[in-house]
Amino acid sequence: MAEADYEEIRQNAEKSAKTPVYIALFGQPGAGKSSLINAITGKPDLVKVGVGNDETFEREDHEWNGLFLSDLPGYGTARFPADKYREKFKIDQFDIFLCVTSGKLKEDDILFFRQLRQDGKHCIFVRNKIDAEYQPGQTDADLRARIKENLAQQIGESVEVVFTSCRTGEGLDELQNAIEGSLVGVKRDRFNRSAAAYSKEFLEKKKKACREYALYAAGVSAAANMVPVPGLGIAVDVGAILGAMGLIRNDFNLTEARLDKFAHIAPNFAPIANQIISFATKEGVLQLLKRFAAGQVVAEVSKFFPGIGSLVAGAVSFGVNILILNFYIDDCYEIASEMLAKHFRD
Ligand SMILES: Nc1nc2c(ncn2[C@@H]2O[C@H](COP(=O)(O)OP(=O)(O)O)[C@@H](O)[C@H]2O)c(=O)[nH]1
Ligand SMILES: [Mg+2]
Repeated sequence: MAEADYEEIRQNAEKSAKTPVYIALFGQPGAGKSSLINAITGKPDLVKVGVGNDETFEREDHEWNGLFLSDLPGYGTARFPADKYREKFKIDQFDIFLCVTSGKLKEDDILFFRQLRQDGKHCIFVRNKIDAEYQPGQTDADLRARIKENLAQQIGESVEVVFTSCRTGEGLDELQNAIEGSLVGVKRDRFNRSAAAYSKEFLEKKKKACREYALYAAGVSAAANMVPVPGLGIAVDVGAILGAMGLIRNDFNLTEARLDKFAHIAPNFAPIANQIISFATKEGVLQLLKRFAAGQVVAEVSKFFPGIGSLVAGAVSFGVNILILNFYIDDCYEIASEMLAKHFRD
């Protein structure tokens, strides 16, 4: 990779670190908007489920790791004229809209969808509670085709529909991919880092986005907590490394509580769970540093800057940081994969 490429990644990573993603959910009370917000973020307690907020006229915002998910109050020309609604609830701010339904659509939802279409906004229909649908003698495919046709009939055109169940987890991966597919650039990176992974493929995307972030983080030094590295003749900024490790752990949703719980279920993974916790301390970073030999650092740096002749101190510390962060990402990825394989849920 040439230096110019690195510069591009650095700029993107910096932007994505600061660029939130705004997702709006609308639909009838009880359709499962709150449950879907928890599912998308992978935070089961982020929003209280089963509490109707149809009486409120406020937009309800929930944030997790740079993802803003908002539950919009019912659209109704009786309550707000279209322009007022758009202005009051800052409709222009959203990157994507999810129209959540668990049965028949209401006229208000259709009107709002048409409005969004007119404004050039992307909206995905989420047909939730698919687990509760059952028709004797009908296959899943038939059932879905029929629901899709019904929706198209009500709306007056064929629309993008994702079928989900917050209860069984069915369709959640498809939903994440549909959202991801409608985002571009730094918004997409942000989403991939923050959204819960329901498949190995999505986890792979998360790892990739984290690696790009690490490339950026490795180049940042706040010179807050410089610690000399024996044998390499440089000092690394332990404070900056710890900060990046914390964000990476967030991206994989590896809180101490989850790691502890999983270590009990899967004792084979207890050492790696402990490692993820203990490396994210000053002592842990120092211990990690001792593992990396000078030659390894040089090889790593040359991978990113092939043209580099003699290794300046800055490049060496960049190389050390990359080694540490990638090592950390690999640990996080490994345990997250196993959590996924074992259908681990908090
Ligand atoms: N069977 C089933 N129940 C669900 C599903 N999603 C949500 N629910 C339940 O439906 C109720 C309403 O969900 P909630 O997320 O609060 O809906 P909201 O009013 O649109 O925010 C709660 O009791 C949820 O547990 C689902 O996919 N399947
Ligand atoms: Mg709700």
